[in-house]
Amino acid sequence: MPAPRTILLTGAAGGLGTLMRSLLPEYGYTLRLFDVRPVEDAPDAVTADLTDTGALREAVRGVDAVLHLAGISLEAPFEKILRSNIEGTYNLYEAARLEGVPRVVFASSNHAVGFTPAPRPGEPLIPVDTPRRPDTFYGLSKSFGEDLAQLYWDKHGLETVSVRIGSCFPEPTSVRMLSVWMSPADGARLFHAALTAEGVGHTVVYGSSANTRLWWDLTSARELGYEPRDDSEPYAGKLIAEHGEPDPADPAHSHLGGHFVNDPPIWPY
Ligand code: NAI
Ligand code: 15L
Repeated sequence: MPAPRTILLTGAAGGLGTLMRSLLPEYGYTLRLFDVRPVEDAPDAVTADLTDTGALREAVRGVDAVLHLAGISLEAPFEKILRSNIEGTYNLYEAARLEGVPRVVFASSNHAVGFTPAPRPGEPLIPVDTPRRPDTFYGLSKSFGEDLAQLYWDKHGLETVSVRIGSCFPEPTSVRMLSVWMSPADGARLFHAALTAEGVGHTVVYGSSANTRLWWDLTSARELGYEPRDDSEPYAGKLIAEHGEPDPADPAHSHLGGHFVNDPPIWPY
């Protein structure tokens, strides 16, 4: 596909949205912004909910692709997840289909497969086609989003790269994140690859840096042209000194989803 130039960035006021607002323009993108919260220093951003189908339709009109980050990003009661993440993602895809937008990059999550046991050192990495095992209603909504993306490809020819993001924050802050961290710069590299690779149909990839302690297989991400440059390992000494060696019996280390399997962080709004 020709390199997309104008991107609708949903979730632009959030943590990852804010990082991508500063990093993606370096790749030549013009960003149109969308969030239910106002986006700082962006008077042209669309402030609307994903349930507002009219606003969504207008927001996607004429863009080359959508980077869909908006939604509840932690665990929440099912009714809230249903509205923002399940119906909201459906509304986004319908708007994209009706306006002829050819590609979506969907922020899926490791929590779509969070109940998968984490590999011990020396065991094979978790492949992208491992059965989905959501660890929360949140993870279930990401699993739904991946299936929705497959349906819109099979039925309507709308392409998606579903990126099962690990933890994308400026630095890893826990021992688990040594395995699942994606540096913001690698995040921008991966989203750029997902926005521009040819013939992706619906492709699922894991989103992380080339971590020494990586838990999952980055082959499908590399096949898009993604070349991660970062590794969490330089942070290992400090994090292990602070928090101790990973205990394989601790849910934080025994399952891909970490504490989401037993004590998930709750969406505060
Ligand atoms: P965040 O919570 O900081 O940002 C999410 C944004 O979506 C917020 O600005 C919020 O206002 C907006 N939003 C929520 N519900 C909405 C609705 N109904 N209508 C319009 N906007 C709505 O989350 P973060 O960390 O920036 O994550 C972005 C996306 O990436 C989320 O979909 C999250 O599930 C996914 N993700 C993020 C990871 C990370 O490490 N940051 C890891 C895995 C997935
Ligand atoms: C996610 O899906 C969350 O949105 C993010 O806030 C982190 O908790 C991340 O997963 C993680 O697994 O660390």
